[in-house]
Amino acid sequence: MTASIRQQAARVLLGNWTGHSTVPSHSLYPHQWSWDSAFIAIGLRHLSPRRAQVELESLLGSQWADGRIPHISFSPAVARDAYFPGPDFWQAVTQGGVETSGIIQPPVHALAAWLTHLADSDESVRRNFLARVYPKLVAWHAYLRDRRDLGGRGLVAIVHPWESGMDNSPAWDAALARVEPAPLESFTRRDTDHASDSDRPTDLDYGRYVQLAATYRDHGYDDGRTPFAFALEDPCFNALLIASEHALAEIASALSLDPVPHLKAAAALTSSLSTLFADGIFEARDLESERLVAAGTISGLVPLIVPGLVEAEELLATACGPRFRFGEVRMVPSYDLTGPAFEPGRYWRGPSWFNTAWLIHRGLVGLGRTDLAATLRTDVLELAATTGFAEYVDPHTGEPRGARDFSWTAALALDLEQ
Ligand code: 2M8
Repeated sequence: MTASIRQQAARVLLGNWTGHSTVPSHSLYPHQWSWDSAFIAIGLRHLSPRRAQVELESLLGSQWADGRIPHISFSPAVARDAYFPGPDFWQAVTQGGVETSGIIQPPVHALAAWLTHLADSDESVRRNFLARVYPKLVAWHAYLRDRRDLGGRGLVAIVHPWESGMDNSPAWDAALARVEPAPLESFTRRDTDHASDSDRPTDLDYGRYVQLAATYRDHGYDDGRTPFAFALEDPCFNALLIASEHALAEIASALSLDPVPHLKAAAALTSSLSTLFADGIFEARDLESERLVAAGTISGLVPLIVPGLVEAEELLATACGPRFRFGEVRMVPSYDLTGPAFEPGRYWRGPSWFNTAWLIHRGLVGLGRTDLAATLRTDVLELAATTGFAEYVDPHTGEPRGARDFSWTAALALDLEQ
């Protein structure tokens, strides 16, 4: 059983490898995605630590001069209209000539870099891996802290739902409702060619996503100049930045550099994150109203990964209570099971995802809750194998949804199987 999960996951990852990076899915997502690559590297390190490092370094090859890591690095080998919005929509080319999107995704990269280093530290040192990626990761975090603290509270703001990685989360509904959607006839979706309409965001969502991205693009992706209609402080995004600052501290120490600035940054972010805690969970803050959005989503549980989190016990009680029913439903649902917007099959509005399960598993291990961690691990491994490495699953039935042979599902199952 165990050997077979490893073999099947390896088959998926080898099949999705393009020579220097891994596509999330050949059909739905045929390019390189930012946080996918970080999760993929975390699994790939068990097959080939070198390949895992190449994955991350190839992503860092698309980093912008201002430090941002774009959420998509487009492959010139793929048809320009295979994915929407593609390179012709974003119109962004790095100094090195890589076509990219202009928005970002959650910063899991430093954590992934540290974990891939640990997989074979001798080989990693021989490759000078940490020394090469460290300045790039520092620049990435500096971009986030300096350019994206739009609320002035020491928290990073996202300016597009795609930046959260949880595109159609109910937490974005009220803010998105303020956005005039781009007309439907002005663009052609490609996602619904490959996945069922009922598993994906609606056309209205897409019209708004397109409008927000076009406004950012038309202002040169300039964070100081763009009139952002959508700007929120997302708990998951900020929690991952904290985890990655801790990883940067480890990397700095390994390079005989000073880890203290990273530890200080992590401590300051952790204290700011507390301002998002309400009703037993972390909630996003909408910078238009300056209010927390009263929607319980998986993003609000991801801070379990933050070392020394003072709210950890309350958060665990929420995870195990009626809103997320930890241990009773499959993995951890992406949205409050009792919430008014809950839909068991629609993307980030209810289904359970493997990357968030992995993050919560890591948090539980860090908290010493090995009992809960073991339950989650068993569920992840079983679902990964029985769903053909689905993108996400119905939390009540475990039925697969979205893409199959999905890379981060295979990678993270491989990691937990070790
Ligand atoms: C999904 O997002 C993309 C846009 O970035 C899409 O729907 O086309 C999300 O699940 C996101 O978290 C993920 O990184 C991406 C690729 O797997 O797909």
